[in-house]
Amino acid sequence: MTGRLVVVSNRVPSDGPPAGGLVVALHDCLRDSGGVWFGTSGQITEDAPDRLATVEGDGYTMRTFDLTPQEQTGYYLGYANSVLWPLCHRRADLMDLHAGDYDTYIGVNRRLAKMMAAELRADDRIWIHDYHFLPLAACLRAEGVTATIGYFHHIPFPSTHDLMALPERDLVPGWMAAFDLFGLQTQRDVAAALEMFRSLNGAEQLRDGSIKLRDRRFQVRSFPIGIDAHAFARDAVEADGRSRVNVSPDERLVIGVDRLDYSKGLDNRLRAFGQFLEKRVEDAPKASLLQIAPPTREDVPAYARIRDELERVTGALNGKHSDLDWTPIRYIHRAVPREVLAGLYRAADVGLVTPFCDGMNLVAKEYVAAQNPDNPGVLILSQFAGAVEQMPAALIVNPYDIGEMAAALHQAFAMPLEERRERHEILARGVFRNDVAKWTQTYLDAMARITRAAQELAES
Ligand code: GDG
Repeated sequence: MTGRLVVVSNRVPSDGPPAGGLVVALHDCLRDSGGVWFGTSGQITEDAPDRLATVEGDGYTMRTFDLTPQEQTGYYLGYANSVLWPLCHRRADLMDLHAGDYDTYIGVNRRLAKMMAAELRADDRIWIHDYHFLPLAACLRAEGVTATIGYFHHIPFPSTHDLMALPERDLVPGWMAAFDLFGLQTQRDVAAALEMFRSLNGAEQLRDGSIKLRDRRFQVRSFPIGIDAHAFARDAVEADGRSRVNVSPDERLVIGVDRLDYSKGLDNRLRAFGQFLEKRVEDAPKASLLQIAPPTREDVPAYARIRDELERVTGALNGKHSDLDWTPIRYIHRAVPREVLAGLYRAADVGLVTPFCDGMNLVAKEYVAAQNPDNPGVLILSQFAGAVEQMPAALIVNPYDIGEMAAALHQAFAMPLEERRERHEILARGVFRNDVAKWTQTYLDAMARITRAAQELAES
């Protein structure tokens, strides 16, 4: 295929080798195909220049820009993370609408579009990531860019009902239509997006499934993201997770790993673990919960509130249930290195993944990839994680039903080895087969087909 691959994401890995699934995947495909990666530098500068800086990557180039303090507040912390994030996670009640934040958000998108347009070529394949850049294709089109532009939405697509809470709701269809391919995580996200277009005057779904809106025709499709399962499994085997956590041989370990975000259902998870402890019969095995919850977006008030709440619940439960030689909940409010994490997943008898709302949830897939197939742990998974569409062999729970989650913990601990193996085999097959390399390839192939079809149409 011709043309450079051009990736846009909020942050680029300009500080050194990339860590974390998505960034590694994008890094790998840019390294293999060459190309350019645009994104913010991570620097906040009073007079952010209207030009891009160059950082050389491994086989590709990064083009970065600084944000001003006002852009950091209005675009990143404000409209992206205090409006679009809660809206897409069914928490319109947490939206923090501030006059001017939308103007700053669209301003950053326009500024980036202008800087990019000066460098783009007609045959570039542009792949934009996430809600920070929903209007970027529309801004690029306004700058005269005609190249194929794809987008991937890593978080859930809001229902038509929730979308009504967004003051700029009428602009969303036009932003989406400026892309050629609008990628979502799951079938249910696609259904939500199509529902929005169905109720929109002037939009039409064509026989081939694409959508027509005014002079634009584009596709909305699901591309469930995967992980680098082989690398994760390797790390998990090499790390000796059990020796790090100091649990006695007959004690069971439950693990939770989440950025500390209100969408992840951490409060109800802790309560469910508390109820499990309450109902534990005298001779049942002891179990402790290792919850790793690194801080994120701490300057957004809703995140400070959830942190306070978790600390309160953890303190109360530990006060009630701890013994002189045992603390049931270990709550770690900082990031642990990826290799350590892989070993901890493998050491845990249960992976507890209970978000209220999640685009995919990579932790569910990492937990499965890290298990010993001969003696695997049990994945307990929320019905509201996007991953549930691909992982029905997990124990599926409703994260609003604390009793059901507590019962699932009992069921997991009592599960016979044979059933654990059967469930794990099905889950692992999916996780290894549909890994992140396959995800990027499937997405880029779909973009290539769109480009070819457009070329054929132009030549006919
Ligand atoms: C968004 C969507 C979608 C977490 N703590 C540590 C650590 N992590 C890593 C995990 C995992 C990643 O962070 C979290 O990924 P998730 O998918 O669970 O969630 P989000 O961050 O909300 O990601 C989500 C994803 O985008 C991809 O499209 O699945 O739905 O919300 O990889 O392992 N990694 C290390 N230390 C930690 O303490 N090293």
